[in-house]
Amino acid sequence: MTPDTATTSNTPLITVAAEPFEFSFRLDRAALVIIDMQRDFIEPGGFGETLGNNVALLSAIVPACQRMLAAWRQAGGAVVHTREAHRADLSDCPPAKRNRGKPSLRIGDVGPMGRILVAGEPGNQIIPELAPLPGELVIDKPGKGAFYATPLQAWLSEHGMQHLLFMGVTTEVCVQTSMREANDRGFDALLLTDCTESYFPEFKAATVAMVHAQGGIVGWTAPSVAVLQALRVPTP
Ligand code: TIU
Repeated sequence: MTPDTATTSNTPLITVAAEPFEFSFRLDRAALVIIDMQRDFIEPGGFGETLGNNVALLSAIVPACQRMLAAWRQAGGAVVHTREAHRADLSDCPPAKRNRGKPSLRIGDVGPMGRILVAGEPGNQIIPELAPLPGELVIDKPGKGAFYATPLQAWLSEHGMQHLLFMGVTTEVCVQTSMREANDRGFDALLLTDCTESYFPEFKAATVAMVHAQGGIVGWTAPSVAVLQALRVPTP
């Protein structure tokens, strides 16, 4: 079970204008979760491109992510970074994942940025613009969801976290899966719409709509400027 924030925190309630209605959180009970902003998805030569995608679409969100991350750090909020990363022996990459689709290079094969989607390889690193700081949690995840086979849930519970603000890539794959996992585990999740992107713009639009549809069936959505305003950070 996740804690009841109303009784365990004395910090002020911060309220964000969001869909389908306001998203309220307390800073000491909230984490910014940055999904898979790795070279493997954002730069040419990585996993994203081997799947046949135009990776240039994704780099457009980097400035908005940087602004949000800087403001969140300044406010003193917790930050969690994830990387989609497999062990070098691929023992955590089942055939059902490795053999899907028709990539030009499969997970574990050697590409221009090292072995595709393997921990420790150059392509598997988080892009320098969003590099983790010492003390920030970095989760290596073998699946699409950030909770599957990782210590994330235990860490969030241990630190009394209730509210998760999501950004990263790709919207309908690892971000949405992680938000659904979060929702099932009792966390309140907000998707920052200008800080996430897909190789398929129509999939991003559909995901944003389906997250907040049906009264917020998965969670909330808002542009990052709404969070910056709620944090009283000067906005562009
Ligand atoms: N292919 C695709 O859109 N995404 C992934 O494979 N992983 C993540 O979303 N991180």
